[in-house]
Order: sequence, then structure tokens, then C-alpha cells
Amino acid sequence: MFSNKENFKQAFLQKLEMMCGKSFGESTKRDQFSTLGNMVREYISTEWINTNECYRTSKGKQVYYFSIEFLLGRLLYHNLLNLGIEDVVKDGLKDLGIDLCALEEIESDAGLGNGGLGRLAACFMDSLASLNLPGHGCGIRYKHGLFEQKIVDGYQVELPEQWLRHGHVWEVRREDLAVKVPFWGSVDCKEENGELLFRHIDAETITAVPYDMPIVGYKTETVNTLRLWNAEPSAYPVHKDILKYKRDTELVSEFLYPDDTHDEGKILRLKQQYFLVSASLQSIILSYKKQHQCLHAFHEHISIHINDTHPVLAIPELMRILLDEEGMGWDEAWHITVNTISYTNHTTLSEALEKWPVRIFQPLLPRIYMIVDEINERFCQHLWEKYPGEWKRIESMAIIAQDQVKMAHLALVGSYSVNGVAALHTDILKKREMNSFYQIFPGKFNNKTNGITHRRWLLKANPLLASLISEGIGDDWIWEPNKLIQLRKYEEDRSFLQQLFQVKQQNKTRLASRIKEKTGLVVDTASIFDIHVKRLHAYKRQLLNILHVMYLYNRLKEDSSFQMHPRTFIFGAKASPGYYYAKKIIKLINTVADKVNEDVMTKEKLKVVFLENYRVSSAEEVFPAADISEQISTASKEASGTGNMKFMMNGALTVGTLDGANVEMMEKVGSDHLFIFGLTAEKVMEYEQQGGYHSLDYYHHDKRIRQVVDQLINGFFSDVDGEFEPIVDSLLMENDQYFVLRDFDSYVNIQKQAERTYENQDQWLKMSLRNIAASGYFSSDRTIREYAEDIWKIKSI
Ligand code: 26V
Repeated sequence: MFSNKENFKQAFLQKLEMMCGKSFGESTKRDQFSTLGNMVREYISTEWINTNECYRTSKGKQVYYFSIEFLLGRLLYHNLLNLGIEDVVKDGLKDLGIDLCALEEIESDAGLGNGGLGRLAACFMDSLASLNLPGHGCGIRYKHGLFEQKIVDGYQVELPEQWLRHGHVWEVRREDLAVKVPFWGSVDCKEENGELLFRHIDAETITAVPYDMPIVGYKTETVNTLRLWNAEPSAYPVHKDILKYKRDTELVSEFLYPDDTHDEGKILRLKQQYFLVSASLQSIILSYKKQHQCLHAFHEHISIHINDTHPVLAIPELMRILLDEEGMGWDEAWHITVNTISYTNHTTLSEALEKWPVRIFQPLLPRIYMIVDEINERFCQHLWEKYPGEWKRIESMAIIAQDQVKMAHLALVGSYSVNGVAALHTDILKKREMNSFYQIFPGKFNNKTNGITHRRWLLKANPLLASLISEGIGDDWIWEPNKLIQLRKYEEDRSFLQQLFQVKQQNKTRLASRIKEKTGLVVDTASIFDIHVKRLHAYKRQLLNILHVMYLYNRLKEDSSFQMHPRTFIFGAKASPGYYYAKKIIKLINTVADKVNEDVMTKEKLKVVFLENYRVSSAEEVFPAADISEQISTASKEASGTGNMKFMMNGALTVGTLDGANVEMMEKVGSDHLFIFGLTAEKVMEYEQQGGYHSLDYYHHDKRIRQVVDQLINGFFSDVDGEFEPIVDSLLMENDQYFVLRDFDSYVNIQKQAERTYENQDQWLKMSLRNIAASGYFSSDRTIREYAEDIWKIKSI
């Protein structure tokens, strides 16, 4: 049906009538979208079945990627592209008077993630399938993904996100594969033939129903599975408040949690984590047992990867299955478990490391708690033998201490591999944050620098650039992104560089019209598009950026001879609903925007745009349109970053600190091809440990700083009295934890340098080209190959 345009058109019209019960003439865009979606999903089915059959018979090792977040975005165009049928469909629809791009916009983003961590999981799914690797995702089918952000009067307002309102064409409900997950109750222990047997009794069970999504590899026959679990009531117990039971049950897969500390201790979040892990392990073992009699060689056939500590209960849950259900002894069960599980750490920020109070954990998961307790006892015993008498050290490394279960410690002890997500980050884990564990398990630690799928972030998001590249070097880069390096032969080719410029301008025009449509603001496409998009966190320093904007504004107002190239500063960021400080920064950005955009004296030079509800689908319009990429976290705080890579691949130049993967980007492209400023991670950590930084000194001695900080509270923004006091307090009274004022001067200078470079168009374009050429390394295909070879030991089929 997708073999040629005519067949497609005929099949489409027929399907539409059958599905919607109306004629083509009466159909809405949504009818057309569902029709196409269903046709594509059905088309995928054969290969999906074949892939599964192939995995069953080949008996090769498989990996399951456990993640509490999968930030997929839209799938229609992505699937068409990967299936290689986008042209047939586009042309066929065009004949029918339908614009494929317009249909694409009907689809809601599957926004089942907060930011980098969830998007990484989605990129990994694409790379696994595209490399024909046997790897599947396991997650939760949240009814509501990350909240929808509205900006009202400059403030963030959150609305429940509704991606399932019109159904989701890509999923298949597999009721036949439902399993039960037990909570609460108690543990019954009895002796049989001299052995202790444990049983979880009086539990309240929740039914987990899988919804499977096909993950289509790029022009291959592989279709892997992303299995998302839905929480539903089990057969209704007799003596219960049925409505309450139904509500409580469904709540487990109702919401994705926004990442903030204020939610810590929320019982529901822990329920979600066990729900994911227990349902996924049950389904893995069910299918494993169809091919194997027992689980003695489980770890040789199955690898389970845990994306951060959220799914770390996979460790005690696998132990429970092996001990209680398979009747294995502790040592064998432990051997299998440790050799099955691998773990990625995504942050060194201690406030972000998960801990659960025993008083919550133990009653909710009584048998799992017993097992964690036993793991802890044995680990502490081992520590005691190694470090006799060193109580302090042992307490600091224990899995359970001070009535808290430390999830990262459990992950470190119960897995065979622990990786960071960029070289610098892994180094910091080894040398500092997790040094005591590194000393006992040096062989477990390794680095896997993050990557992004170049298929979504270049080929799909930036078709103009993709075609220009293919005209220049052929299309091999789509399969081997390292070949992008061949673009360097155009470094001195003015006509190629001019085409690169034209592509950027067209992408800027596309974004400008989106900005006009959403905000009414007209932005100048000849201005520098300086873009800062990511979650809002103090450490990511959106504040530094906006203070710089205020500084530029002051210069323009006060000094008529001050020259600057026009710039459009574009922000996109969601703050966690409970993150008070982050929300203040959003209000500040919008307040500055209002002031600056209206000022007739400066509006030709300076514009500030806040993009509401930044998400995967808007990201796809943003990255291709950027001239400057803001990657300005306090060095040592950003584990890797992946937006940095998306900008680079789309030819933006980075203004950034030596943090996360920026360091490796610099190594690949050469230090002359990005704009690095600010403290090094080393220096930041030295200040943190030894002191020596006094933010007030910078306030007093730098009059640019004094001016902008004062303006936050001196009536400069007339109608928001007192609004920004907490920001001033953080900078002056709390000694500026993220070194914003310390890096201010260096930031102003590098921005000036970036601007001068932009004005030398040849040089800029050449640098841009060099960035694209060097970005191949940051394809998630490279990352996934490393995971497959070094950690999971899985092979392509
Ligand atoms: C969570 C929290 C919660 C409490 C407040 C502070 C805070 C800070 C960070 C986080 C995020 C934790 C995990 C995470 O999302 N890490 C991100 O993972 C990306 C993929 O590896 C990586 O590129 C980002 O640098 C990293 O922040």
C-alpha cells in the first residue's frame, strides 16, 4: 500500500471511509491523521512480528532498558522517515489536497519525561532499533505527561497534559499479558525441609496492563518494542471501598512526576517505581521461561539497564524472584542479579540523589525491604572486614542509614556496571562523589558519553540542512554519522557556505513565524538568534543569561555610541511546579522581555522571547534556527547535556562553560570553534571545599553587576515590587551558590567575542560548518554501540 503514490491514495481513501464512517469530503484533519497513523501502524505489524519471532528463535542476548521516563515526542513523521515511505505519503496526500506537515501537527507529543534523561531514553530506543540491536524499553504509560505550561502575566501556570485525549495510534493494548503487582500486606515466613520460605501475604494488588509501541529502525527490518505499563484495578475485592480502590489504583500511572525535591517522600512515586520494575521483570521472566527451563543462566541471556536510580528496585525484585519463587540460595541469586543489572548515573547533585524513608518503604514493600536489608547487612559486613573500625566510612556507604534507603548505594552495590554520561562527569563520580565506592569496585565504573539520534535531530528536524549535506558528501552520513567530517572539504568553499547561510536563514524564518503566531512578536531574522532552552534549574544559570541581557539594555540606553549586532534572545524552559526559585527566574525573563521589547530606543537591537510550553516538538523547530547555543551551567554541575549536541549538529555555535559534554565537544571541534568562558570544574569544586569566593566583592567592585542586581529591586521594573528579592538574596546574602557573579565578566567578554565573530560572516559560517562536521561523534548510535559492546554484550541480528 506504500509501494507507490497511486496505491497509497487508494488505500488511504478506503481506510478513511472504513475507519471514520464518512466520506473523504466530510473528513477532518484528525480523521485523516488517524487514518494515516493506523495505516502506518498496520504496515509496521509484519516486521514487528518477525522481529519478535527472530529474537525468540535466535536465543541471543537481549537488553531491557528500564526507565521511568521516555520523552518520545511525535511519532508520525519519524516513523514515515524510518520506514522510508515519507515521499510516497507526502506526494500522495498532496494530490488529495492534504499537507503532511499540517497532519503532523495534529499529533500530541508523547511527553512522558522531564528533560534530558527521558529524551536520552527515547534517542536510545531509536538507535537500538536502527542498529538492529535486540533492545526494548520498559516504562510507565502515564495518563498525563509533563504538565502543559502557560505563561500568565509572566508567571508559569501548570495545566494537566492530555496526550491521550484522542487516543494514541501507536500503542497496542496487550491485555493478555497483564500481570499483578502486590503492595502493602506482610511477609509470612515458614520452615520447610530445613529452609525458610517467605511469602508476601494480604497484599493489595494492582493489575499492570502493557501497552506496546513499535520502535522502527531506520530503513531496517527491525521493529523493537517499547512496553509501557498501565495501572488498573484487579478483580474487585469484596469488603472494600470499591471506588477508593479504583481511584488509588489508577493513580499509580496517572501522572509523571516533575523532578523536584518537594515531592520527595511521596509514596506514589515509590509505588510507580516498584510497579514498573515488578511488572517488567514478570513479563521478561515469563517470556524467558518459554525458552529456558530455569533461571541459572539468566544473566547470560538478559541484561537489564536501569536509567538512573528510579528503577533500582529491579535489584531486590530479581533477588526475590530467584530466592522465593525459584528456590535459589542467596549466593547464586546474588551472582545472577549483579551480573544482570547495569546502572547509569545522571547527576552528581546530592539533592537530586534518591533516598526513601524506611517508614514509607517498609510497609509498602515488606518483602523487598527485607531483601534490601539483607543486601545492606552483607555489604556492611564486607566493608567491616575491609575497613575494620572505620564506623564513619561504613555508615556513609551503607545502603540503609539513618532510617533512609539510599537508592544510589543500592545501585552501586547490586550492578556490574556503573557509568557516567560524559567524561568529566564520570571523572567526578570516580574522584569525588562516588570515590569510596570506586575504591572497592574500580572495575565497575566506566564512561558512556551521551548522544542524540541524528535521524530525528538533523534528518527530520532540519530537512534543508540534511539535503545540503547530502548534496555535498552523499547520504552515507545517515548510516555513519562520523562521515559528516567530510564536510570539512567545503570549509573554504564560498558557495557552499552561502548555501549553509541560506538554510539557517530559512530555519530562522520558520521559527520567527512561529514566534509571531504564538506571541505576536516580530523578530528580525538578521539578528543573532541566541537560544537557551532546557529545564529551568539554578545550576543551568538562565539567570546569568538574563542579567547579561539587562546589561546590554543598560548599555544601549546609556551610551549612544554603544555598538552591538542586533540579537534575539530566546528562552524556553519549564520549572518544576514546586521549585519557587526557578519560577522567579521565569517571571524575571518575562519581565525583562516586556520592558525591552517595548522600548522604542532599543527594540531594533534587542528582543527577548519566552517560548511557552517548550517540548520535543518545539525543540525540533528551535535547534535548526539557532546561531548561538547557550550551555552555561556552573562547571561540574551538568552531567552531560544533550541539547548542546543538538545545537552543534544543526550548526549553532556554543557559548559555554567547560562542563559536561561541552568539554568533549570542544575536543572534537577544536577550541577555536566554540566560545568557552568561566570557571573550570576544578576551580568550582575548590571554592566549594575551601571557600574563598565572596559574591559581595563582585557586586561592590563591578559596576555593571551592581547596576543589574540593583535593578532587580529598585523599582526599575515598576509593577513587580519585591518580586525578585529572593534572587538578590541568593546572589548576595547566600553567596551566589552557582557563581553567577563570578562568571559574569567572563560571560560578557565571550558574548562580545561571539558577536564580533558573527559579523565576520565567512568566519562564522566556516565555524558553523566545522561544528556540523565534528558532531557525528555525538550520535546516539555511537553511544549505543559502546553500551552494546562494553556493558550489555549484545550483538546485532
Ligand atoms: C534533578 C533534580 C531534582 C532536585 C533539584 C535538583 C535536581 C537537579 C537535577 C536533577 C536531574 C537528575 C537526573 C537528570 O535528569 N539528569 C540529566 O540527564 C541527562 C541525560 O544523561 C544529562 O544530559 C543532564 O546533564 C542531566 O542533568
